[in-house]
Amino acid sequence: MDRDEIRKLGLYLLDAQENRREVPKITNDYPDLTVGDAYEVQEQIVHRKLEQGLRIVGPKMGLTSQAKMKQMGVNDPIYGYIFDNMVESGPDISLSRYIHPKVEAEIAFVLGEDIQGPGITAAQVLSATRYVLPALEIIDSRYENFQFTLPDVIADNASSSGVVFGSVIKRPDELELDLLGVTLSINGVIKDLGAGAAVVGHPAASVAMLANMLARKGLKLRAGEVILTGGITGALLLSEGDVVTARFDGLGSIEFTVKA
Ligand code: OOG
Ligand code: MG
Repeated sequence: MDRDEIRKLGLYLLDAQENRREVPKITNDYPDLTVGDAYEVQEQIVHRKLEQGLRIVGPKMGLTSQAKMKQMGVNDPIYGYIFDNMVESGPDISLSRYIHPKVEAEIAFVLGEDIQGPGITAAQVLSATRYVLPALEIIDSRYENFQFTLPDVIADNASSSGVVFGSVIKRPDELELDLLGVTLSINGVIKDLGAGAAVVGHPAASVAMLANMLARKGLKLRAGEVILTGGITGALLLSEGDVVTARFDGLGSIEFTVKA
């Protein structure tokens, strides 16, 4: 696919995001779009946002749990980027910032040293990790009905849109991250639950996978970035008035209210 088409698709998705408007998925018109092309469209979007003065908080993994893969009908992990203007500080979030947002519970990592793939293991990630913290990611596909194929969602920066971080941080050796239980509730009713192991066996394995995927592009994970490892639970659609609460064993809880 040529540069002009890549640029055009990047602008199409950026425009959808900026105008909070759902749009037909790009594989309708480009059925042969490859995963490689899709990451190039994503790079266009990232590049534009950096040009606009936004800063990268960190990369994220997506579609790393069976719950998420089944829900979205896409079976391969992907990555995207979270920007500083996506960080919600609570206690409310406003639907006006989104198209059709969903929430999912995740474990986030902050590294104390850079990690450069290939060949990175979960054990190497754990020894390079400064701390972990809980997060609620707010995903908001730019595509109609939140439906897409693998290349579509990659091009769309993995539906990245918002995130609420918890305030408890722990060193990874203070927790058993694979056994760490999480419940996700709306208005006091548990809607989904899971454990860290839902994420490719161990959340640190997701970070290792990310390091190895980035290495194909000559990129590395950097100390200080906040890295999302992917939804443990399925994602829940948000409606006005919802009080969303996630409880993480050993990592406290995160709560926000959905306003118009
Ligand atoms: C794609 C983003 C997936 C996760 O944690 O699995 C993701 C989507 O489901 O829209 O962020
Ligand atoms: Mg996510």
